[in-house]
This record gives sequence, C-alpha cells and structure tokens, in this order.
Amino acid sequence: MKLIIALTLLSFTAALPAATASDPNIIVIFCDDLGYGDLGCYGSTKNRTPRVDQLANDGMMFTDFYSSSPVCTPSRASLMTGCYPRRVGMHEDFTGHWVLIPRSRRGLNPKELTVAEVLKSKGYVTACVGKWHLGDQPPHLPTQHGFDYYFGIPYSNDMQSAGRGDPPLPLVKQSRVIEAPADQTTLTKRYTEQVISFIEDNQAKPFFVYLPHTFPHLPLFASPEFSGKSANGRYGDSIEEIDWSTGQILDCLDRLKLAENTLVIFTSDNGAIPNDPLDDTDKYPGWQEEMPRLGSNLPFRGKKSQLYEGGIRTPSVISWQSHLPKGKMLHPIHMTDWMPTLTQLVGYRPGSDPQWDGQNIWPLLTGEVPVPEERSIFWNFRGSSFGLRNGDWKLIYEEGQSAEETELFHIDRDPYETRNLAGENLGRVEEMIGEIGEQRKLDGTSKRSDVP
Ligand SMILES: [Ca+2]
Repeated sequence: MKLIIALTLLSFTAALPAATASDPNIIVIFCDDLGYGDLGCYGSTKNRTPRVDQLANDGMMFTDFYSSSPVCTPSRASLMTGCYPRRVGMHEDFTGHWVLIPRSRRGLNPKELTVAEVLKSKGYVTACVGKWHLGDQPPHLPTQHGFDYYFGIPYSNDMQSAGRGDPPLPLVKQSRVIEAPADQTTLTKRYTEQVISFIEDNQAKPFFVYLPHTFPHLPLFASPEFSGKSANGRYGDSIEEIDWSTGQILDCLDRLKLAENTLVIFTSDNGAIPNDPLDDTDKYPGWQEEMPRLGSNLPFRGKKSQLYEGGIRTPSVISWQSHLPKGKMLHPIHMTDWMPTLTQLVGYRPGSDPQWDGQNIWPLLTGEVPVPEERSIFWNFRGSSFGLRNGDWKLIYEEGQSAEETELFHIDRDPYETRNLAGENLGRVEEMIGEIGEQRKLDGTSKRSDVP
C-alpha cells in the first residue's frame, strides 16, 4: 500500500518544471504543542482550519513527519541547526527541567550554524516572530542567531513562576523588552501583523520568515474575535486564530504577487496534551478551566513529553505552487531535514563534514529520486530515554533496560503502539539498542559547541 501511494505521488512529478526558481521566499509557520489530530486536513472534526487545509490541498502533506523531541527546546534546536538535539547539547535536563527556563545561562550555542545564518549569507533578510525558546539571555537571542528582526516571547507562555523568581512574561523586540507581562490575548494577532509588515517592507528581496506561534501551548488565549467561537473551547479558539493568521499571510503573498515564489511550511514542535483521564500530572482544583487539555494526537498513542508517536509525530505541510507536487509523502521525514533542505535549495554547499543529522529531502519531494525503503531515526529525551525508528520498527528504550524490558512496535501494522513485540524479537531489539549506542556517541560532537 505504502509503495503504491508513493508511486502515485511520484507520477505527478513528471510534468512539473525541474525544481527551483531562484531564491524563493521561505516562511516556516511553527505551532507549539499542536497535535497530529488537531487540523481538519489531519482528521480533526472540532477545530476549523480551512486555510491550512487548503495549503495542504495545494501542496504536500507528510504522514510520517517526526519532531526530534517531544518537548519545545530540543525540537527547536533541531529545526535551526539540522542536528539531533544531542549533537548540539540541547537534549538533556536543564537544571531539572525538560526545557530551558527563564534566565537560564544556557541556550543554543552562538557558534552553531543556523538556517537563518545560512540564508542570510545567501542574501536573505530574516525575521523570527514568536516564541524562541533557545535561550533568553542576550548571547542566545534570535538576533544573535542570524535573524535581522525579532519580535516575540523568548520562552513558553506558562513560565511565570513567582516561586522560581521568573519575571513577568516579556514581549521582546530585537533584544529589548517592550511589554511585561505580554498581553497574550492579542499575541497571535500581533505576530501576524508583524509578519505581514515585514513581508511588505522586504518584498523586493528574498526573505525568510520563521513564525513560531505561542499557541496552542497552555495557557490558552485568543483575540476577542476568536474567543469562545470554536467547538473545542479555548484550545480550538487558539487554533482557529492561527488558521486565520495563516490565511492573512497567504493573502498577503497573493496581494503582493509573491505566492509563486514563496515556499510555505506549516508544522508543530511536538505533540499535544490531550485530556487523559488517567493522567493526573499537574492537576489541581480548577486546572481544567485554566489549562483545558483538548488537544488530539489521534490516531496515535501518547502525548507531549512521551516518545510514543503522539508525542513526536506532528502534522506537517509544505507548499510551493508549481515547484512541488501535490499529494502525500509517506516516507518518514524528520525535523533535522529542513536545515539541509532549505539551505541547499538556495545554493548553499556545505563542506565535506556539515555535521548534519538531517537529509536534503528536496529530490525526494520533487520525485527526482525514488522513495527509499527504510530510514533510521533516533530520539533522546531527558538524557535517559531513547527511541529509534528503523524502517517500520520502533524501539522505546530507557537507560539500563534489558532487551526484554524495552518496547518494540511495528509502526506500519500497529500505529497505535498497542502490541509490544520486544519479547519475540530479542535479536532485533539488541541490534537496535546497539544502534542507539552508536548514535549516543554524537553527544556534544558539534565542533561549533565548544563554549557554554
Ligand atoms: Ca512545544
């Protein structure tokens, strides 16, 4: 089945013009905690997302797109660098937390090469509008990582713990706090205005816009025009405003006659937090009102912070008018693929040792090369949790576990990960544990991350 659909996709490509126009504009719309089942085009019957659905219809939808982590910071590190979080030291606990917290001295190393820096070196003007979460101190802000312009919150919108000494949630422009606490009800609207203004101002040049939305990460907010309007509570309100925002940006491209030469990606950093009655993590009186967990990772098991598919497989769409075929890509694609793909698309030629973990998937998307049979993808979360997808097999492994104690699933036959096949495939499990051991060796191997 998989092969047949893949070939159908490839058959579209024969009539397409060969790959690239020169210097396409690039827009990456990156949601926070949006689950696999949260968009209409991925099966949501609650959240209305007509503009993103249309984008998917006009472009290519990924069925097996994987983030590099089930939480924010490591996932974003991979998007920016093309590396597994472990390679750039963004994989492990941050003073006991899964992600960077306010005022941490850590952040993405300024020496790391980011997609924004490469595009800037190729003549692009670059903007980051939204939640950064790769370090909130001056050496780690977007303006130090290749972005000409920054407007947004530097970390998650729930990081306002008075007990920890967190400052009021800052809204930052370039490297200056312009509002604290940030008015979250209008964040999506203001991000949208900022992006449109940036595109209008820079329409004569190639531009790269990275729009990491604040929502649907909890707590949830939406503008008055969207608040209380969806059939899925505040969660749906925030998603429907993001869909509106996407439409505004696409309309802007049409109005300025830039759509033909603009590549748009829409995706999410990790899975959603669904309302799991068995999960009492962080629950307290009133939690459901303040933090309504209405996300969906269906049809997959698990959630944000887990290596089950629901935590790491995210909705993902790419569209670039006549330059890409329409259809579905069924082969596993990974967050680290964007850096090699986008930079090589605009003519960047890495050295002989680019130290990327991702692959340039452009020839795969355009059908220039056939869909490979298998691919190996590695995860490491919190230092001691590991995952490996090898073809259709997926292993979840905790440090120190014996082969019998691991979880092995056949993703194609059992996408919901209900049948642990480790016990009857111990040889395969041992092999996969061995491969995880090899992947662990890349810890801190980025030659660029030799300073804190
Ligand atoms: Ca997230």
